[in-house]
Amino acid sequence: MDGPNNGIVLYHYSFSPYARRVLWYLSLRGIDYAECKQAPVLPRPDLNALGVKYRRIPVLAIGRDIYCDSRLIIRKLEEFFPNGALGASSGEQKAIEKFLDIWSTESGLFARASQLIPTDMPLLNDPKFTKDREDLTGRSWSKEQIAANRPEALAYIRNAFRFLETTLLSDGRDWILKTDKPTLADIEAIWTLDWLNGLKGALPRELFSEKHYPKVFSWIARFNEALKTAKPQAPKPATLKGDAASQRILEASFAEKNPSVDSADPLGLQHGTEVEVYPTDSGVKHHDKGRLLGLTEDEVVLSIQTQGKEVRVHYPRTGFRIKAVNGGSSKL
Ligand SMILES: N[C@@H](CCC(=O)N[C@@H](CS)C(=O)NCC(=O)O)C(=O)O
Repeated sequence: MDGPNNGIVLYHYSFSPYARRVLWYLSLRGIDYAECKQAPVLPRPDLNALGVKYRRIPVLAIGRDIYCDSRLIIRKLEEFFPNGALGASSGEQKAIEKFLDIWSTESGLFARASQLIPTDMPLLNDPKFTKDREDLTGRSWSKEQIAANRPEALAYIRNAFRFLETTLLSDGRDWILKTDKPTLADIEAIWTLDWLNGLKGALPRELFSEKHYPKVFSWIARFNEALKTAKPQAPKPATLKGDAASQRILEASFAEKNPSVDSADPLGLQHGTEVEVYPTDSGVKHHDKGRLLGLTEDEVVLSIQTQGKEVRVHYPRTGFRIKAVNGGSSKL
């Protein structure tokens, strides 16, 4: 992609474990990019300036195409930068990678992990943050509720450590797919566990240590070493303020050529129909509206007008709902 920093702008905040998936990916690949740092709570005027109502982090722009959701972001980076891609190549390994992605995101590992944020953390004592997370998740973030959830969440996470210890890592391999470097499968498997391990007070050490899960802990240490080596070798990301970021994006050309709508899609939506798109797992109240430009098995693309310009906003299908607005008039 043309333009400075490969035309990439990443909207994130560093505490975000989902954003780390993308940050690690970019570091391990040595891909040059720009970043626009966000607050950990709403409002996010920098994203509103792009016409995006989706409230979650990370969001990544390539040129004037904007990608929501870390799963889609990583998929697109693999496609845009195929040389040295981190994804598996055989069908079987691709399946492992995909199942680890589902395991750590959709199947609830992260939801359980987020119940282990220690209640004495400053963020959890900030009513702005807890109210914001209630809007995001639709559940209570009171300390009492968090304390009540903790035992079951710990049991769930213990089972996750055990799973990796006794299956993929059990033969003493360095990396999940027996490669000589970390791959995407490692990122998919590690991000939640590493986040918890680094979050002081999240994991009680009498249950989680090198003693209990030696293979998992040495893999986590190895992964962090690999990141430490990769980071100084990768280009240092350019930091953009919101205005500069949106200006850069709105002036860029589209990174992708004309998406198309699959006429066999079960939703039966036509190209150009006005639709809304929103996640069904969290952040469900924040709906983007636009004209349907693209629809495939696992991607939907909207054309959204903002500041007199068109942006194209992409979402994965999994975990998202697409609905026609006002009977779905087609005006493109
Ligand atoms: N499926 C999404 C989930 C993203 C997500 O839940 N991100 C969290 C941060 S780790 C978030 O946005 N929290 C609320 C917020 O920051 O507004 C993805 O893969 O990107």
